[in-house]
Amino acid sequence: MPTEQMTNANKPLSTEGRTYHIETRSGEVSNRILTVGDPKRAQKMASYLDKILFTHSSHRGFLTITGLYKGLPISVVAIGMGLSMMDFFVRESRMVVEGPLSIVRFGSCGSICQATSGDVIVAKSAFAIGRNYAFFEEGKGEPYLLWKPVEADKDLTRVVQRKLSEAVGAEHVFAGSVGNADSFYGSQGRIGTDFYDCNEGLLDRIREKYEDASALEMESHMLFHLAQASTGAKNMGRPSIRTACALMVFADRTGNKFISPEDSERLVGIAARAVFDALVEDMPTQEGLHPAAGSV
Ligand code: R1P
Ligand code: URA
Repeated sequence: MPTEQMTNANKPLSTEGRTYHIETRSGEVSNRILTVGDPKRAQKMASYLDKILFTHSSHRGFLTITGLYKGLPISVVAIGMGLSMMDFFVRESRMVVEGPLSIVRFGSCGSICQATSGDVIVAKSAFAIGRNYAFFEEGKGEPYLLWKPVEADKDLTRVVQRKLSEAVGAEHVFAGSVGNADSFYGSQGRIGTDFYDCNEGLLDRIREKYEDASALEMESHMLFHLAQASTGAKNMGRPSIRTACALMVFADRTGNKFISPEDSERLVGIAARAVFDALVEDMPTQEGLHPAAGSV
């Protein structure tokens, strides 16, 4: 349960100005955010910041760590998994950060291209893959709905790709379109589970529809979609959020391999500075400086 009283049922903020699920308020979250799924990954990456200014773990499992990197504030936010968590994260971050907001997701994925476990795939765009309940309940249409890709921010993506290529070697960095599935299982074409998923032909259908389809994961399309939709009244109809996404290949769906814990830990360590460097190169000004940063 949150410990502070919420004041508005439509756009809940506590009496102290904290959001309902992430529990951060203005001044605690930077205009540059690295978001990941796993809180341990967030802690490991945040250990490469030069100084930690703020840490908070919310009652709904969001972990926010804000610190300084090369004199500029960066927040690392672990959100857990799936579309709803990404939706909470993007909307509640927007509520407490003034001005431009750049978000880079550094996640994990299954590769459906030549990239193998331990490689990195940068998302040029992301499309959604959703279980079609009308098919399962009424026999109507296809079992899975495939939505049109939404593009990542080109400039931010370019710098993320360059920094990661320098860090892990360009031969280990791939780029393409990413499928954001609403399940790790059915809508990522995993077969032989205990459920009627009707997904045997799904990977072929995805590859046919999107010729640069490279990876499957669970949040990127929601991130890109909400960035495009961040045009609220305060922003005068223009998107106020820019986004990029890079994914470590954990599962190689073609070669049927899975990354080792040691290799994923090593890759996260190598990537942390690359992603921070991308965020500060992309937004090199003092915008959104955390109040405590002034004393550094
Ligand atoms: C599934 O194992 C999770 O891993 C991927 C998927 O998007 C999903 O959240 O990303 P993260 O490693 O960032 O959580
Ligand atoms: N995350 C996913 O969503 N899928 C995978 O196959 C691996 C990581």
